[in-house]
Amino acid sequence: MATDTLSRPAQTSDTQTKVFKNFIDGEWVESSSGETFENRNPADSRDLVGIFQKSNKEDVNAAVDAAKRAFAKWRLVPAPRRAEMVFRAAEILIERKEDYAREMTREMGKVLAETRGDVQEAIDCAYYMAGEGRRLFGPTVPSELPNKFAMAVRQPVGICGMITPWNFPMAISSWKLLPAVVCGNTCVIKPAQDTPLSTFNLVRALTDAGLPKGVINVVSGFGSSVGTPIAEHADVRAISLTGSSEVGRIVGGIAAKSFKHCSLELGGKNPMIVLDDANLDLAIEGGLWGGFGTTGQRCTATSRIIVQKGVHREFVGRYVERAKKLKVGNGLDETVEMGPAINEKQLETDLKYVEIGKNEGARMLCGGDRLDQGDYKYGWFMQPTVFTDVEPKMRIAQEEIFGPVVSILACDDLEDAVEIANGIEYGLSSSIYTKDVNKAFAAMRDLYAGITYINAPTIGAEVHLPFGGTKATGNGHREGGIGAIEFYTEWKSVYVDYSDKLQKAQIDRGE
Ligand code: UN1
Repeated sequence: MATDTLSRPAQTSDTQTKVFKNFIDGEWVESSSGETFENRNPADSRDLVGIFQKSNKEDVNAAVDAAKRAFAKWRLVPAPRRAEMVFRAAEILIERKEDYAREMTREMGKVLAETRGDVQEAIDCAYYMAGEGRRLFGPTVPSELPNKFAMAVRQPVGICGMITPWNFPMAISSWKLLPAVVCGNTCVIKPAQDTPLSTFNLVRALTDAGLPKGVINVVSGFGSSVGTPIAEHADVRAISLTGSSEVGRIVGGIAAKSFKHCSLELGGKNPMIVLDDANLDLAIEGGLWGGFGTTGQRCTATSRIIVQKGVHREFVGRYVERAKKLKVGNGLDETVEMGPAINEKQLETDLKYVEIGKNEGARMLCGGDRLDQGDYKYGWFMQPTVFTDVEPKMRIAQEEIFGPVVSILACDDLEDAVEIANGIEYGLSSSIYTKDVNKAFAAMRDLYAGITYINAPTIGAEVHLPFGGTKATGNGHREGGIGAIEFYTEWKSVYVDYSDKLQKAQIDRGE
């Protein structure tokens, strides 16, 4: 079934529609369902990016079987050798960065500068994880007993299932796949149905870098018919999901029943605090980037700005003026600053929250409308939207929208700001703008979130530090850096007794 020519990534200049197959056991195979789905450009529905397999449980089973066979050998490949393949993949991604970024803009909609950043994040992750292949540290400790050696080694978990989101289609796939394979696991991944191509591109780079067949298997399709069977499969030992808290609750429940390791990275309603002493120019630019970058579709997006009363009026006025001028359009145009919503359903959600905000008494200072004139009519565009007079308990200040809708709230002082910031069900990212080092450190201590930025918006995490959050944002795991290594390995404590006699721990005291 290997029909590689059919499954090569589409070139942007090609007019012919590409059919992408599942990647199982190193072969490109059709789904046993015989069904497919279309991947269209959210900025221009006339642009068909590709046709993908609408897979089912049978395909998942085949992928897990392949991963199981591959695991028997892969776990025995020395970690530095495994890591070298990931290093080579980074070099391949550098060569293909521009092509992959363009394809990502076509399938996801975010602007080219950002899709280049998304590919770059996969490259950064690959370099970091390649280095981990020579570490994977564990403790060696003195034993309580004489002539006895004690240490803990990391072992791979086994077959890992991954369910990835559409907003960072290559970066977040890399956060999961790269540490997993360096640690000696094998994988079955379901890319988001809106953006499967970028995951295929990442896996293609890894395959071209020499990753053996079956180590990574890609099954495209929808949550219920692919994601659920992956999470339920008895041979899958770990499951990693980035998605909504709603889906996280389902996947977490399934994983708990069979005691799978489970890493959930879910929603956010990320606050940016602006104190009276802040550099306002910086805070305004930061708030625009954090709020409207990626069309507000980052888990870490700056969706709430909490401004101290002394600068509130000036901040709001200048912020809104800038928001009104943001250029919205097709992300392939280098002058565009904000792309479309990912799909019709997301756009409907964004517009629904505009109505909710108006109805609960917030004041909309700009935006609020769908853009559907001229070329806009082919995409899922809306205006950057800003609400002020937002009260902390309003739904637009509490619920994740995942669109270009920013709520501005007022606060009296740092204490009040922190209370508002923490008064939500999520705890992913947070930020504060101030020149006062004492206030900055107090905020670093008191903001109850997985990430805090000082004098930067709530977005911009780097791959070598832990990524994730508190409360409904997840279940305590972290991606990125050492957090990922923790998730994709299990500890094995090893005791070597070379005394040649029975030594009873806690009873013989080596006296
Ligand atoms: C996300 O928020 O959905 O921290 C991922 C950032 C990016 C990753 C964001 N490096 O902004």
